[in-house]
Amino acid sequence: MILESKFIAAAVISVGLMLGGCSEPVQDSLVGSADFLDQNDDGVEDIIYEFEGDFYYELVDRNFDGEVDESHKYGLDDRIVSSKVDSNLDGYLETSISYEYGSVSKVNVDRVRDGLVDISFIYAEGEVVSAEKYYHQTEVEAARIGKIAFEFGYPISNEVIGTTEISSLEFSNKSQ
Ligand SMILES: [Ca+2]
Ligand SMILES: [Ca+2]
Ligand SMILES: [Ca+2]
Repeated sequence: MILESKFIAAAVISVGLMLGGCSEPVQDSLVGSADFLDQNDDGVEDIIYEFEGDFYYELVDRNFDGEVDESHKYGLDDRIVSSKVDSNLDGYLETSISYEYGSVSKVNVDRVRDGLVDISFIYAEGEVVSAEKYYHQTEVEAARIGKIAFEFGYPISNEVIGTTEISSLEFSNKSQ
């Protein structure tokens, strides 16, 4: 239970940090000095912009190891659409963030790195209000679903609501 809360707190904090880091309008960074794109001054770009149709992507190498840790998708009106983030810097972008009108609306996390969402945080007016978590079937236990409620961004309850017939794929699809 303690570990659960820590994980959730970490996810929420990392999302908060990430938002702080990417909320600047892109024009500022593009017209700014090149130093902004090479934040640690090692001569290697750590923020890259890629344009694709009606969108552009801001790719960020947060820890300067040459691997992208954050990918933020923007409309050409500079409004953020979605993000993929490697919160724990293990090389896998496990956190997907959706936005509505510039505020976070949903955060989906693939903790077990199987390409499926296993925890989904729902936001209202930019603040996390609830989460659903999928507990995979193990040798001794059937698959279960947990529900977490939040108040002021902190988890206030975490209940596992028993055995579920829903597969991890179904859970993931319904979380999208
Ligand atoms: Ca650099
Ligand atoms: Ca990196
Ligand atoms: Ca990761």
